Amino acid sequence: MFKKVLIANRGEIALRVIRTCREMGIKTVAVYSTADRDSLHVKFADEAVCIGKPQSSESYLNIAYLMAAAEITNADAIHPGYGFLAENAKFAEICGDYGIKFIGPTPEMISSMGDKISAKETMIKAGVPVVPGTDGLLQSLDEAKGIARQMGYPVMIKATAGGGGKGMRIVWEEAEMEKAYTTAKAEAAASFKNDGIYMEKYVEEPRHIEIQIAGDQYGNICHLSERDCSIQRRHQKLVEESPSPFMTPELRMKMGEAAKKAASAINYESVGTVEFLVDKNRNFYFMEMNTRIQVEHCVTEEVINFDLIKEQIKIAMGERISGRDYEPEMCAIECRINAEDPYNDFRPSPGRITTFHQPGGHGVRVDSHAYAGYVIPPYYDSMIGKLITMAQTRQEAIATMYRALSEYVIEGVKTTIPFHLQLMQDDRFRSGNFNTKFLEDFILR
Ligand code: MV4
Repeated sequence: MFKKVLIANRGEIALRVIRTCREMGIKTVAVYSTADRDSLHVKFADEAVCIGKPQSSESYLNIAYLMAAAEITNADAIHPGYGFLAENAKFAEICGDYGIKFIGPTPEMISSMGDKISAKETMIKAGVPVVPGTDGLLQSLDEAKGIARQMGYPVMIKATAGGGGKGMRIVWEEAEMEKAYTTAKAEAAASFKNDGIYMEKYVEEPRHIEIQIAGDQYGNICHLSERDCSIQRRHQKLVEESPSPFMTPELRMKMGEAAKKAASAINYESVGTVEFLVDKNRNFYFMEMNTRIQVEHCVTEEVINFDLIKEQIKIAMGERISGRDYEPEMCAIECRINAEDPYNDFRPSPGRITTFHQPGGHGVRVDSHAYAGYVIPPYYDSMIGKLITMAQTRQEAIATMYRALSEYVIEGVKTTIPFHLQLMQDDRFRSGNFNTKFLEDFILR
């Protein structure tokens, strides 16, 4: 039904979407900033439109420029990718106003998950477990102290407009409350222009496990199993895998059902992810819902042998989903290869890639927009690509990952490859016994 899709993004995800469109016989329009003239997504699309200057606000985040590009190329749909405008309800609404299908959920669905307190209220009504905490916004410091005393310390203060860790404070005892309350509120106001904060019981040493879901325009919802994203550093994921080494068939069923309830509660359409915190006793709590395709979607694609971008486009065209749930049939791991110096606090390392050789062979998938001679611009995130390996067992997927990482040759910029090589040899990582705190005391040698 779509003849032409404009991809409002750059880098590997733009290329990822172009690849699936080509397989589906859909024409593609790439957009690019002047810093991305030589990017592969520009070369591989059927058409390409320069939309402005390097700064995101002057290109990939500029709705007027994107709509102009869609108009002049006669695109009938826009794929937002991840990041940039992917979870911008206003952008989804404007696409609708222009008669261009936004390949994703409706503006209302995006908004309902963007505000964390109202998302939590929706989940409580739907019967999805949430972390115990305040009913709504905190009204005063005294209220915060009273509720914390009742619940017991430690507690966590979060911004209702937050997500991804901004405006969050752990409070271990009452003496710390005043400072935490004040600074969290100020940070929320500065970061989100919304100073609403709320409080929850602090879940100690949790795992981050998320459930991939898909819903069509007719109310059918299915889950596509989990990804374990506990290997993070300052809220940046570095490694994701499926199945989670912590998962049991019973927990998968329970979390899968909870994720479907969460999606059904807002009549969710498109692919999306429900994030949970999971404690050491396998209690799980709704954290957030991501109303977009994610970086780590490839892990799920490999374990269930399924093209999630194709599914997302088909849903946007009004097709029905099968409605059945999916269990992992393989083990897959993804390492994010970033142009960052892991020996120097993961400092970004943009610049020209002088030598570039990627791994291959059995059980290896590489998603990347880079090539020898490509210049990584300093304006955007530093991901060079994603290395995904898959095998029958986790142990074999790790062995393949180590082998594949060893085959990489990237010169000209620093990369996270040395970090991943050490992680794949780490006993605790290999045992599967880790949580979101794991990288706090991981030392690169
Ligand atoms: C929490 C938590 C512990 N208890 N909430 C981090 C990002 C934001 N989406 C929510 N986050 C957390 N919320 C309660 N009640 C711990 C985190 C958290 C975290 C969660 C997932 C992955 C990595 C993390 C790193 C630090 C803190």
